[in-house]
Amino acid sequence: MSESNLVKYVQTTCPYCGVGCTLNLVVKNEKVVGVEPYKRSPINDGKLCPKGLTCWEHIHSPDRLTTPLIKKDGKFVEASWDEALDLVAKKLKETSDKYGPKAFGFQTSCRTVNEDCYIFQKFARVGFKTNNVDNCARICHGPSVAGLSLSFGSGAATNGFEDALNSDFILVWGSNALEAHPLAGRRLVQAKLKGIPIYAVDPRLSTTAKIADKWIQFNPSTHIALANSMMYWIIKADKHDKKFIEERVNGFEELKATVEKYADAEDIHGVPLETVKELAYKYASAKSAVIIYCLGVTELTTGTDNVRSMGNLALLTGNVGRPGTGVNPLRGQNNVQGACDMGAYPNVYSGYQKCEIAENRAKMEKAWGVTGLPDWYGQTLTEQINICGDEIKTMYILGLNPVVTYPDSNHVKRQLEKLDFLVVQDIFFTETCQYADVILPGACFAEKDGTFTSGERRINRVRKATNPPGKAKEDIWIISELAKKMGLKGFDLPTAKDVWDDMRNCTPSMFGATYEKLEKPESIVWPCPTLEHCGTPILHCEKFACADGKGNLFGIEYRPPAEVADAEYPFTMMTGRLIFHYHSRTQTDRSAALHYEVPASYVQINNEDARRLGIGQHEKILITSRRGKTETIAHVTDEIGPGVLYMTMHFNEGVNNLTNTVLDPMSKMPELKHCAVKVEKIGGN
Ligand SMILES: Nc1nc2c(c(=O)[nH]1)N[C@H]1C(S)=C(S)[C@@H](COP(=O)(O)OP(=O)(O)OC[C@H]3O[C@@H](n4cnc5c(=O)[nH]c(N)nc54)[C@H](O)[C@@H]3O)O[C@H]1N2
Ligand SMILES: Nc1nc2c(c(=O)[nH]1)N[C@H]1C(S)=C(S)[C@@H](COP(=O)(O)OP(=O)(O)OC[C@H]3O[C@@H](n4cnc5c(=O)[nH]c(N)nc54)[C@H](O)[C@@H]3O)O[C@H]1N2
Ligand code: SF4
Ligand SMILES: [Mo]
Repeated sequence: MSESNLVKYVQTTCPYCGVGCTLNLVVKNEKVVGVEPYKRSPINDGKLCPKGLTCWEHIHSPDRLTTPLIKKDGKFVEASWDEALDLVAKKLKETSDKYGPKAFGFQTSCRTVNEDCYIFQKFARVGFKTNNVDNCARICHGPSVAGLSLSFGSGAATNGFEDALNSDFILVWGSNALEAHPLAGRRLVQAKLKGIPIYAVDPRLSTTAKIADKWIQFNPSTHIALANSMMYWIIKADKHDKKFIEERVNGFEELKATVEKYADAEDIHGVPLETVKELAYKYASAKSAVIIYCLGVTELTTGTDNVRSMGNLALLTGNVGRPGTGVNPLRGQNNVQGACDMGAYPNVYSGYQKCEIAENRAKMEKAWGVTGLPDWYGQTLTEQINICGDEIKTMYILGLNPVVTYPDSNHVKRQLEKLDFLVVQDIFFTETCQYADVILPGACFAEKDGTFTSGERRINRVRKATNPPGKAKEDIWIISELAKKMGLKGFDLPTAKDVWDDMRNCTPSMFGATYEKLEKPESIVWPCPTLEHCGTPILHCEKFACADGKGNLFGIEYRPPAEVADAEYPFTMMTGRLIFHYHSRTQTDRSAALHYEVPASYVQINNEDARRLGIGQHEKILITSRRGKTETIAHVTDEIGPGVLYMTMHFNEGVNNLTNTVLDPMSKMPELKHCAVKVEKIGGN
């Protein structure tokens, strides 16, 4: 048997969600032919969800991008790497010479490895002296980064997934973990079997709410009012943690004064007073209570304040800094934590070192061998789209599909058309590729080495199992070749480890996380500041990461969403996910098993609303907002309240034709989970 006929297992990390399950890719004849469990993983004990089990199926898809493409006379033609990269280098230089640093928009993926994200932001900053570099967290957990930084001094999850089993009470808020983070959801199932009470706060009877001991149904986007009501009753019943507040927390009086007004706010949040009290007392009375939350909390114009409300609850009751406690955003994409950690963010370098601080700039200038790094706060991903053609002339999108996933798809298309030059680097020809001038074919997770950082801050190794198809190249190769063509220094970093070490050397919180240490199954959870350090699974045990070491309570008033239902658009549209698909489905829809589970979009509509509008099960309907329309199929159900609709975000020409671009003032998160729409029956199935 020749060497290449042997079956080989390559241990790596799932490319989908932020749980970061370890798995083995099965390689035969240089091709990935399957997935097998990796049983010693402390994250998933060898178990995988349907996406993990099928994550190898898109790797050798015939639809993969295999060669650079250049748009000529409106058509894409194949090009050599030299031609494509020379053209990109020339156009980037032209933009730089003509308009300067603020004319660029650099947007990077949370799907690709840390090393790609780091080198991408280094390229933007070193090459063009711009801070207009951002990643997909902006439309995901950006409010968590902003909100938890204000509350605790660090924007990351405080405790690990498995730690929920040490809790006495689990509060799941706006997270459908069973579908969106199934192997973290498994910890909830284990907790339930152990007898730990789980309360799920969600406007919709999601799969996760179904397994909870109690489902608290509340009106969409009224988190602040509900949290304030809970805190009013906690203080009133003297169940707040006075010692913890005294020793470790600022802002109690401000909070107390604010929540006074929310004793009974049922008219806002819709939860009966007795239920609010029950929830409040259960949470506050537990010895150790944890809050697990997700996008139901963040993707609103009140996102940052919603997150701070989660922080408020935990600080008020002393539920931070111990096992079984904490505030844990379930970070979404496989590497959304990492993309932020790597400094692909408009105001920080890797490890959240602020660009506005002169010492940090001086340090990075020395490390990177440049001068003149910018101090200004760059444009965020959402703002960049809004100013295409005006301030932004040239955009570089690495591994994102804005035409499907950003709010108001019609707006996104119009804006991308205004650019002088657009580069898209992806592994498939996406809906966004249509708008590109040059398309660069990258390598997928199975074709490169590197790391993904999961939602519990664990840095997991990604290992190369096969070669990229055709002329496709590893993303770090593409960026460093481009940098070299532009005469930039500091990009002679041929391997992922070289890039990682470049990052480590200028990032105190990661310095001790060497590739050698990351080889172990349990890997390393950052912060890991020294070579001797073993990592930090629980944050804020002794003190918070704020300048004075204290956590911050905030008095936060409820604000309604930007667009509320009215006579013309009488329904509230909520959006989210389902277990079988991942985002714009570039990868999951190339698995036949996943495709056939849910091949087309649908909308959940309440029984009574459907009856009133004469809409039958599986009938076609037209949904219209102030920005666009979409046709879909009605799923008539009582899992959602009257006046509310729910659609998943996975389908092109789907729910983002309807959504609103209005932003959370603090985090610049658009209101992806709330807009007003009307519904008309089209009829037929
Ligand atoms: N299968 C699958 N898994 C994924 C992903 C995927 O695409 N597919 N994506 C990953 C990513 S990037 C992320 S960020 C996570 C997201 O993970 P989740 O946030 O758990 O998933 P969603 O379904 O977007 O939203 C969760 C819930 O928020 C609820 N919700 C609660 N409160 C409100 C509210 O006030 N308003 C609205 N409108 N909804 C509310 C909705 O009912 C919904 O069930 O999932 C990750 N995992
Ligand atoms: N209405 C509504 N909209 C939403 C949401 C919602 O809940 N509701 N959720 C939002 C959230 S939380 C998120 S995170 C975003 C997701 O938005 P996106 O990140 O735009 O979605 P993806 O489909 O994951 O796009 C990732 C792209 O990267 C490519 N890719 C994957 N791996 C690699 C790689 O290694 N290299 C390169 N070069 N490319 C790669 C994939 O083919 C794909 O085209 O959507 C947001 N949009
Ligand atoms: S839970 Fe998330 S990381 Fe684990 S197999 Fe499923 S998609 Fe992959
Ligand atoms: Mo996300």
